[in-house]
Amino acid sequence: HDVDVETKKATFALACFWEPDAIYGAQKGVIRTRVGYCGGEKENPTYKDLGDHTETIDIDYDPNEVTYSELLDLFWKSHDPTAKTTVQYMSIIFYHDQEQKKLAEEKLREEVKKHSDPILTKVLPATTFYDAEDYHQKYRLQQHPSLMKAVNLEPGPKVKSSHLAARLNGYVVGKGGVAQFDAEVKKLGLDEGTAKIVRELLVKNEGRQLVC
Ligand code: MHO
Repeated sequence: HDVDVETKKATFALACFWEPDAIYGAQKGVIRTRVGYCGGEKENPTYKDLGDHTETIDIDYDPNEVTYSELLDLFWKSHDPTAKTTVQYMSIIFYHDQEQKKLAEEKLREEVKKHSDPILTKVLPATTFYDAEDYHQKYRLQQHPSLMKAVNLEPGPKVKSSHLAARLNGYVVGKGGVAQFDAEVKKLGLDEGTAKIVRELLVKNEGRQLVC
């Protein structure tokens, strides 16, 4: 289930992390996703006690398949950066190097021009990322235990490093599109029956935005 290509990291906070986990999981070029807590000082935060941290998604992507700039575009179009919220659900771009910082700040300036309300998004250096509890990882996929079983994915820590889990977590809630799904069914190693189940969920849920 894991894919061995050289990846780069992108780390974003955009409200409840379940939805971005699905959105980025189905993005072309995304290899792995994990959700967790970032940006605060508290050590070893948990969902029940996350202190000053924010729900965050950490992405491993193949820079030959998708650019950081495209991942940023997806960030901006996937949430409302003007929404007043608590620290848990803040809008943050955590950059990993100066190039990411520069691109993030450029896009931020463009967004400011597009909105009449103030943009509350912060651009911050990536700090320690604490993985969220296993039940939060690929949350949408984990609502389909029989599908997990069909592809030999057991609930547990391995769900975080599985490329297949990242992709399916997006497809089951209608992300990524049928064309992309059909084009990679073989590569993902899905048998026909499983592919059919996933494709039906994808079609049924396309365009739907789930609330947390
Ligand atoms: N209302 C949701 C929020 C989930 S979230 C990952 C819950 O706690 O069940 O913030």
